Amino acid sequence: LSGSVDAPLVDGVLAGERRAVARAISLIEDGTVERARVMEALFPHTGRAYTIGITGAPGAGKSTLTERLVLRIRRDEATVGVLAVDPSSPYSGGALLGDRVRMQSHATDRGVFIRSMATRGHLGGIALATPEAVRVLDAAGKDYVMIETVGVGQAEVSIANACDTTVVVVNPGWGDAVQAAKAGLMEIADLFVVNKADRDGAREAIRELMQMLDLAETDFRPEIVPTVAVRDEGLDELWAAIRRHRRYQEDGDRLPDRRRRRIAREIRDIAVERLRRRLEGDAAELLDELAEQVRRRRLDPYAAAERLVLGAAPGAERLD
Ligand SMILES: Nc1nc2c(ncn2[C@@H]2O[C@H](COP(=O)(O)OP(=O)(O)OP(=O)(O)O)[C@@H](O)[C@H]2O)c(=O)[nH]1
Ligand SMILES: [Mg+2]
Repeated sequence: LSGSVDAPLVDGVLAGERRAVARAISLIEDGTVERARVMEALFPHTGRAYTIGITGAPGAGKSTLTERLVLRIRRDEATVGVLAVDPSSPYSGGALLGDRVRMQSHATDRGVFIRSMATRGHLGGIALATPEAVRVLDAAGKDYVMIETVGVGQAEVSIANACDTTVVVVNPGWGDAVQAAKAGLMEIADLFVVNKADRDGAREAIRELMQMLDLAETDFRPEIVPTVAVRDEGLDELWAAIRRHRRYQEDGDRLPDRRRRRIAREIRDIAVERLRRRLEGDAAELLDELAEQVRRRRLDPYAAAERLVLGAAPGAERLD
């Protein structure tokens, strides 16, 4: 298998070459067979990057914050990769285009790689494609990888949760924190940003969040950082809070535990996807047979399902 891997592509990614990184991520989006080989070759070179998820309602200021945070991180001489994940508008939505244009202030900085991503052919969908793209940036030597995703919908929320520090962005305005809670963002937040703090209601939004956090029983209390991303205000504080959360996790076994849980979720998702494909493919015949047996009352549906899983699993295909 490794004999047929695209060696120049793998070497290019490992050398941090922009074009190679971009191509590798395109392979992931397209879900080609080549992708699996490239990822296999890159895997031993991953596991170093610290990942930061930025999520929140549409228009909350995630991209503006991300761009400013990239500048702040660069001042510390660290390198950054950014993935703007957009499952809902896979092609050229206005928001995506806007991101690209704005993010161009980093276009000439070799320490930064920014990319919007959507899945086109990856069978596991965006939830399985994103960790792979993160690993490409990790293998390319980026110290930090930021993942921007809109905090609406289960897939998006789980992507935002699949990182080392999850930042949830809310805006001033009555009930924004409540909306975030409804979207399941309260549980995944390691840190809250009240962006657009130049608008009325920032204090109320902070108070609202604090009240909700009072009710939560967790050992870590997320910090709340007000920012005005468009004026570059609060970015030092945000960066400091992210680093505090990182240190908190690095103290003891929290970070390895968190990463192991995340990897377990990924393995499970891959396994489920493989099984699903198998059930829809080669195992379809077995399913038919079992259905007939259930119809004749020789088996009940649960026993049949068990046989189906056992029958389907041994030959389950590769997920490529
Ligand atoms: N007043 C004010 N406007 C802001 C602030 N931050 C961002 N904006 C504006 O809010 C709008 C949305 O900002 P984006 O950064 O694109 O928000 P986003 O969350 O990435 O949006 P989507 O990716 O489309 O969900 C833009 O017009 C920004 O200029 C802020 O701190 N104050
Ligand atoms: Mg955006």
